[in-house]
Amino acid sequence: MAFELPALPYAGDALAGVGMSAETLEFHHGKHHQAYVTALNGFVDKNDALKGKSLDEIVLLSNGKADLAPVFNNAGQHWNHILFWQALSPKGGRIPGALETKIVGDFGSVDAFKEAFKAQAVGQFGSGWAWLVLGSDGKLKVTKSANGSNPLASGEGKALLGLDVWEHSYYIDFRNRRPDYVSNFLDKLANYEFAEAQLKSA
Ligand code: MN3
Repeated sequence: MAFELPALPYAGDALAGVGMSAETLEFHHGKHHQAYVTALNGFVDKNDALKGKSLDEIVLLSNGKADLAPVFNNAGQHWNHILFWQALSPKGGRIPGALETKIVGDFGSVDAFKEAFKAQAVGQFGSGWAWLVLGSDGKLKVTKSANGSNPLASGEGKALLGLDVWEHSYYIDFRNRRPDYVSNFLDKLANYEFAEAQLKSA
């Protein structure tokens, strides 16, 4: 069973009013994410060790193996973007009560969480991701990863939110202003309802 590009959980122009244009989604979902899926399926076709494995299994078995680096990069990016589309919402930015209580308990305040997340997202040199993660100690933390890696591969915990900071994710709408893209995500675009659902299912 080949991996497939998931449909967006909203219309292609649904995020235009909150900082992500239809053009960005058309390229990012329709071209970039599709390319990762196509490449991953090509690798699976040629490698019996990958056939029949779930996406999580392929991420974990290719992690850290030099000869499987192209597999890891594309599987990781497929995993990351599946989460990313769900982490965005046309009605984003509003933090529901249970998650807010948890954020205040673990970071001190919502503002402190946003500052910490922004520091990770802006501080990731080059391409990568910033994450809100539930660690194995039961506490929320913010992390970053390079290129296609993620909290599944690093073992840092369960991802509640992920923000793509590859230039293809913000260059059409924010040009080189990554800090503005990150602030817009935290204040207007982030689907904290999804993050809270991830927290409750952990
Ligand atoms: Mn991307």
